[in-house]
Amino acid sequence: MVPCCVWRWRLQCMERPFFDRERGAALCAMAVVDLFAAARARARADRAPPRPSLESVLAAAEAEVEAMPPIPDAPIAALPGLRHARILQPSACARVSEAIERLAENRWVKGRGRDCANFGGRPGDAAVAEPLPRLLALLADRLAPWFKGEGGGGGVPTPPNHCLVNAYARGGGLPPHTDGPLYAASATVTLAGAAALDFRRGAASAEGEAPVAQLVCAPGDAVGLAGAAYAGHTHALPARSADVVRADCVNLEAAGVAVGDVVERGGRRLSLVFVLKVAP
Ligand SMILES: O=C(O)CCC(=O)C(=O)O
Repeated sequence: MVPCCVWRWRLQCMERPFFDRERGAALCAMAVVDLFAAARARARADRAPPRPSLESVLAAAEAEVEAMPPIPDAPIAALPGLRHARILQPSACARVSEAIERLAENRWVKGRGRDCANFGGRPGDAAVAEPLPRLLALLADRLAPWFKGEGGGGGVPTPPNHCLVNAYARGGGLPPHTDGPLYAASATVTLAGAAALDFRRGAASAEGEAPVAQLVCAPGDAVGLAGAAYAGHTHALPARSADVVRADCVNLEAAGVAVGDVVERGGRRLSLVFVLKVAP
C-alpha cells in the first residue's frame, strides 16, 4: 500500500512542467517507493501459509465421513416425517466445510438471499446429470436410511443422488417453500451458521401464515424431511441474522436451547441439501 501523502505528492509532481529537475527526482523517488511496496507485498505473500491441495483437503474430509457412526433414526414426534440429529462433530464439520467450499469454488450461482452450487444436476431437471463427488457420495450413503422406501427404493436405504450447496451471507434466508414434486424427501446438513427453520401447514403456505413448528439446527446437524413434513408443510429460513427460540420449537432438548434463547446465525451459513431424484 502506498500511503496517501505519497499519492498527493505524486499528483503535485505530475502537475509541474515536463523538464523540471525536481520532477525528475520525484519520479525516481516514486519508482523507489513502488519497488519497496512490491517487495513488501512479495514478502507478505511468502509468509502466508501455502494453500493445501484440493486432493489433501478432500482426503481429510472423506476420512472424517468414513469414520462417522451410522446416523440415528431421530424422528421428531411433533411433526411426522421430520428428523433431526447431530451427525458431524466439530472437527469433521470444519473439514467437510473446507472441502465443500473448495469443491463449490467454480460453481456458485448468485441467487436471492443465497448463492447455490449444484452437484448431480440442476434441481428442476429430472435427470441426474453427473455422479456426486466422492465426499458427497459418502455423505449421501450415510443419509441413505433417511431415504428408505423413497424414489422406488423398495423399502431399503437409498442414498440421495443430488446435492444443492447453499451459502447465505449474514441475514440471508429463504421464503416458505417445499422442495418440489421431483423428490419425496430431503436431508439438509448444516456445515456453518446455526439457524431456526419455520414450518407452516399446507404445501402452499406463505409468510403471512403463522408457523406451526420451529426447528433449530447448528453446524453438524442434519434435518430430514419426508412424508407430511416434506409434502404437507412448507419450510422457511427467515431472512434475519438471529432467531429467537419459540414455544413451538420441536427440538429444544436435542438442540440444547430453551424458549427465549437467541440463536445467532453467524457470518456465513453453509448447508447441503440432499435429495433423491427418480430417473425420468
Ligand atoms: O439452508 C437450509 O437449511 C434450507 C435450505 C432449503 O430449504 C432449500 O435449499 O430448499
